[in-house]
Amino acid sequence: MEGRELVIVKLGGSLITHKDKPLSINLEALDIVSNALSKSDLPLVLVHGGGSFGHYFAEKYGLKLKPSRVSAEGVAKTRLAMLKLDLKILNSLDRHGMNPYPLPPSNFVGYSVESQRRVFFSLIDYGLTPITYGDVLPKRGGFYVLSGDEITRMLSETLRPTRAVFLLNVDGIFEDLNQPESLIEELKPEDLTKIKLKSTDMDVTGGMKLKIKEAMKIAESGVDVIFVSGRDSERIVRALKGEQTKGTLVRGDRIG
Ligand code: IP8
Repeated sequence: MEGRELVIVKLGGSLITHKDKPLSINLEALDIVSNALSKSDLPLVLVHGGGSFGHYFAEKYGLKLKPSRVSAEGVAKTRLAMLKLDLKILNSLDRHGMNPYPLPPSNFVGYSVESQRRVFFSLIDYGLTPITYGDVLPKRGGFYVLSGDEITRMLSETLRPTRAVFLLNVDGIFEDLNQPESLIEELKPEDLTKIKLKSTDMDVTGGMKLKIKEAMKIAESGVDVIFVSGRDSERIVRALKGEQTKGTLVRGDRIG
């Protein structure tokens, strides 16, 4: 399948919100991200996580990655929180001239590869920046949380981007987050067992664990993945271009 010159960027929920304070946006971080993204030479497809918006309600009402019969109130409140967060991000991207176009996952998840490519590429060709997000979706048996990390993997498989970039609130993937010198510059499958994850890295969708799992799958499909701090404008810009910078690279063709 033909690839296109484009970068898929996942904006981590822990980066753009204050994760320990419900419904609290990190405007400073968001501004750095929007400004850096607006400098990209390549078209972007953006995906954002839930942070203290989606995860707060998903946890409160017991929503899971697997479909379950959660309350209608829980579904509605979680979804509304994601839309509120999305609107704040849209405003920031708009202020930086990015012409964002919000696409809820229900507009493309479950569609054929061809339809998904048509939806995203027609927006990009029009000069818009498609942006989607982790969400709550119906499935036989109830509702489930679809993580932005899974969406990033799905879109990497269908759109075949030049690279996928995960913006984090830390410098990359560490063997041990408490040891700053243990940053992994290039992550290979054999390194996975070395990574110590803290339980505080977890959220409804699995936090860092799911992120790494999906990144390995993206790399297996042949696309380079870069984990980089979303707090540093220069690193974001370099990662978007595929230039070497502080962070963690998972090489797209090494695996499989
Ligand atoms: O933060 C979760 O997306 P993630 C979205 O990318 C909800 O895992 C609804 C909590």
